[in-house]
Amino acid sequence: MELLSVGEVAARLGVSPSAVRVWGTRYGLVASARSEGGHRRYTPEDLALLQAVHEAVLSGTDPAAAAAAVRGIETADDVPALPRRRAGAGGTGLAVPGAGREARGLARAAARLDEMRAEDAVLAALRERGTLDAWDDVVRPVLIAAGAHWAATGSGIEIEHLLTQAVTTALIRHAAALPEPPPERPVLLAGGPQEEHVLPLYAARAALAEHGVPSRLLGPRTPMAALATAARRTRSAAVLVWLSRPDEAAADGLAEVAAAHRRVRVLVGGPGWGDVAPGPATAPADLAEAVTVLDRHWRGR
Ligand code: B12
Repeated sequence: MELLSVGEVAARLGVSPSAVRVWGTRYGLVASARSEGGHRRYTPEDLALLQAVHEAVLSGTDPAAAAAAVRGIETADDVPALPRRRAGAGGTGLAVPGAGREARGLARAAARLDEMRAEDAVLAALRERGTLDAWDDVVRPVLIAAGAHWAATGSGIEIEHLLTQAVTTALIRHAAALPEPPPERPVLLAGGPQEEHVLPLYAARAALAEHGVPSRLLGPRTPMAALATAARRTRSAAVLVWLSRPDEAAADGLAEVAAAHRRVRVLVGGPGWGDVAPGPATAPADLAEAVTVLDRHWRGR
């Protein structure tokens, strides 16, 4: 087993040796082995814990909370330990500090690239809690952790892809098992013209189905003219356009969508729209608000 000195751990993490020592004394993440000469040495497990805390800190989490969460994950009786990360091998762990048992289970399955287990974890959360809670408390923390992991390390894109697949399929299965809402004036859900991110729209569709509100998902990269045509053809009560990143073509096309027919309402969602909703649109802050507003528009209130 490779045993590392504090300097070697610091070099692998890209932090100073004093940071490693401080994490040790302050948060109990100490070296658990000794060299023959009696000096403290870090085992691969110690390094994996420190790495998880370091990533959590990079993604903006308080170090004390991150350390507690990581140590909790490792020691909880009811959950198997996090997959061990190999130092220098582009670690595959996905720390979700502060998250509950279900989110940690989902993160663990995704990090192991266990698609079926990840899908089952999402589906179970959807059935037990309903879409709004499952999205906010289970799915979203893991998506955010996956994005933060990629932004901090440049690795783990395969985890993001597998997670996307598992979440999408679970949301489809959940929505398909619900009673089919009436077909009239469906809400349209579309990603902007350049947009690949559409998971929040799958979540919206499942949550609307729970409310008995019909919707149609037009998916990623929807041209705004096509969205306007769909709104006119279906006499849609409302449309929701998702943007993760700013896109002028989407903003420019909103007026055409709003003019599709007399009663259509336009909503925008996602960080790409900035702080102010453009032109004719309104911007719900989260999934729950979006579903409330869309439900109201569909019922003509
Ligand atoms: C899954 C994912 C992907 C998947 C998308 C698959 C799919 N079918 O959707 C794939 C792998 C394809 C992908 C691709 C890319 N991605 Co990506 N991706 C993500 C990830 C991990 C989750 C996206 C998501 O669903 N977010 C939804 C929730 C989780 O976001 P949220 O911030 O909590 O949401 C807030 C609000 O939007 C709102 N909200 C939440 N849910 C809902 C629902 C509704 C209806 C409403 C109204 C509001 C609402 O509440 C929250 C806070 O108030 C994010 C990480 C992240 N933090 O979002 C990166 C992220 C969005 N991706 C990013 C990037 C850079 C890319 C790529 C450009 C990478 C590349 N170089 O190719 C490409 C984009 C290509 C393109 N043309 O669009 C960046 C965007 C940074 C930026 N702003 O520019 C992020 C933030 C990762 C990061 N940390 O840097 N990605």
